[in-house]
Amino acid sequence: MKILVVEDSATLRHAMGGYITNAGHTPVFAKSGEEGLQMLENTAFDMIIMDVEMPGLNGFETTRLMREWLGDHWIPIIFVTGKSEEESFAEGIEAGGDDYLIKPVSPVILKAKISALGRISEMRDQMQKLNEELEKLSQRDSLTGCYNRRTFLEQARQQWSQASRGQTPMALMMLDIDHFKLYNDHYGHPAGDSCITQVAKALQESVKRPYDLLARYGGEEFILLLPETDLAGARRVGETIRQNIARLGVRHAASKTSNLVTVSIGCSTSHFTTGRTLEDLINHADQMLYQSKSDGRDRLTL
Ligand code: GH3
Ligand code: MG
Ligand code: MG
Ligand code: MG
Ligand code: MG
Repeated sequence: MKILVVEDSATLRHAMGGYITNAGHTPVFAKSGEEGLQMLENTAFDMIIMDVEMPGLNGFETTRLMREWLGDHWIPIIFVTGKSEEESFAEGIEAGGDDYLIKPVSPVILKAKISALGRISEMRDQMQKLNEELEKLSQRDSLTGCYNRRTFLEQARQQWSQASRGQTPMALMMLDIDHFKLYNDHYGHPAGDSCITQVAKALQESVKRPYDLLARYGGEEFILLLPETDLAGARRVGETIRQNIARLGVRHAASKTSNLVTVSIGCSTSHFTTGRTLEDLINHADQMLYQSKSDGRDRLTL
């Protein structure tokens, strides 16, 4: 571990440095609280050992400022002080310290405290990583890797308010695989899953801009939000999608529409009349999808 030692006494810096090196870690020194703060802003440390009594900022004040600067990023801070009063101990913990050692410091105890706090720090890092992974996983549908409905709605709402502020056009598509119940009945559920995955991939490949938002909305239903896209643009994307799905060439012998897997698409475009909501856009696209279905499927209605 790289350990920052904030200590105004040269003798103690030297002694601490020796203890830390012998314990298998790397000490870096700051001669004052001010210098310690500056170093923290420029270097990543795993732990801080902080003297309490120093000219200028004392150890408690320095710790408060460091915690403020670090925010959610936790680094263990151990105080080393000549003050043995209980109040001082309490103030140190209150200021954001994690442990408190009284001078003269025993190298054996220092080493043990460093490894105990190092262990907690490592566990915390692991938890944070897991949390980030979980957060990412919870945004996506596990079968296709597309965003799920919840994430779609969250992000679409943001896009919607951005677009309505700028009065830029926006298109929304609902897509549904044709005669998919018959596909499952004919090929089995696992093949159905694989079909959904292939369709999702074709959809992902049909939209290239980073702000286009694709999600699995339900079983065999997808939703696509296309910011800054007008009617003509939406028509082009819709046609690309139909082509890319036809190009997959997934057989659907039981379909009443084609001998390949096809999708029906409903599309709605918005020019932001007052009072119109994202839900209105979705409902309208859904009606257009219904229209595509009743007109014979494998088509785009907008
Ligand atoms: P339409 O052309 O009118 O859309 O007909 P359809 O048969 O596709 O429509 P319907 O909504 O009646 O059927 C959808 C089917 O999709 C029913 C359901 O069993 C199946 N399904 C939904 N989710 C999944 C899934 O995750 N995997 C598989 N294999 N099938 C699914
Ligand atoms: Mg001092
Ligand atoms: Mg459906
Ligand atoms: Mg249906
Ligand atoms: Mg369907």
